[in-house]
Amino acid sequence: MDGPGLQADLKRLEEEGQAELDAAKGEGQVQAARTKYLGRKGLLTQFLREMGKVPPDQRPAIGRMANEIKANLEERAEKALEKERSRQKAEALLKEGVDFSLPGRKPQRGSRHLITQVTEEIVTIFERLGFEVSEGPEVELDYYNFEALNFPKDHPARDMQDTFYFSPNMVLRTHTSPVQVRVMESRKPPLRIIAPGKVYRHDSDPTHSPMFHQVEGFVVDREVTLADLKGTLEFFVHQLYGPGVQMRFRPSFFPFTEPSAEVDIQCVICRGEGCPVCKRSGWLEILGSGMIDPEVFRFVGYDPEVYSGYAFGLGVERIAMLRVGLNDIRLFYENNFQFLKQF
Ligand code: 2U9
Repeated sequence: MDGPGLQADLKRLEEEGQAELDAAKGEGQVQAARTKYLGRKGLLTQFLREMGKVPPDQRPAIGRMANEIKANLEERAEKALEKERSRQKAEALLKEGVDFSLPGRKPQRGSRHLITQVTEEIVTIFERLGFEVSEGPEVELDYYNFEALNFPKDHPARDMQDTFYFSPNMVLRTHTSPVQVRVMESRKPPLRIIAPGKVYRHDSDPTHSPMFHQVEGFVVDREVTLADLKGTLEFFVHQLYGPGVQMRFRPSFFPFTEPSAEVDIQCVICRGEGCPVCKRSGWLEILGSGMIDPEVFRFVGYDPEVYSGYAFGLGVERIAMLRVGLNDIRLFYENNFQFLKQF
């Protein structure tokens, strides 16, 4: 037989095979059609077996075509079987009472907690200034939480009414400053550290929670000045609230910094006009800061004649509450999905 005739035969075989596989109903019919064309005595198998009778010059082209058709039919048979199996499965599930016409259940999409979002935003600003993140234990020795930070023995913060004690020398940390003390103990300056984390104080009202989050930072090097502190915090405030927002330093006192200053920004609600949120002052307190007290350096074995440094701290909940206009801190911890999903 000649080439064009053989090709026409093959094409017909393919078309008939495809049509039969497409029309086959049930696994039995699909298998039967498969065997008819691809089985040991199948039509295509026989054709391939008789390739010897094809004139040698046409053998490669015809052989290639026959093999392609074989692969096509095999793929079609496999698909038909797969379709049949999933139909059987669906039929079985339907018998069990599974209703495929019901709309699917959309998984609820989660998001990071507002406190996490604000913490990350603050940390990122300082990371861009070259600060590195450090973390430490929440159950802390009195030594790291108070002693090395120059708290006198009779300081009110040490009172059992204000601090959660495990034992006389073990507390739930009341700030993240012990993280920085631990870093200073184990490393030498220059240091630029940011310490985010949970802290605990015996306090509970609409704006205070027994557990809350702080971000503290500090820098120790030779010749660090109050100007460095002010410039850094100004950069931070402008990153967080926009370049137009004014800020001011107000003298304050902390046992671990000298001098100390609290940082106010123009009220973000009334832009400084005076409103109930800023108690008509036009200013909001958002940070505490100061130059690290030489006494703290002595505790960790740094020479205060050689090194100086600044430190600052803020409460994340306060920043987040001002941002979204919230007056009750407890909403952050109630796991009320309606509240949380707004952010
Ligand atoms: C070392 C030395 C000094 C961290 C600082 C503050 C000022 C501060 C408060 C803000 C609101 C705590 O959450 S809050 O109540 N923090 O005012 N924190 S300076 O000073 C340090 C830290 C570590 C070794």
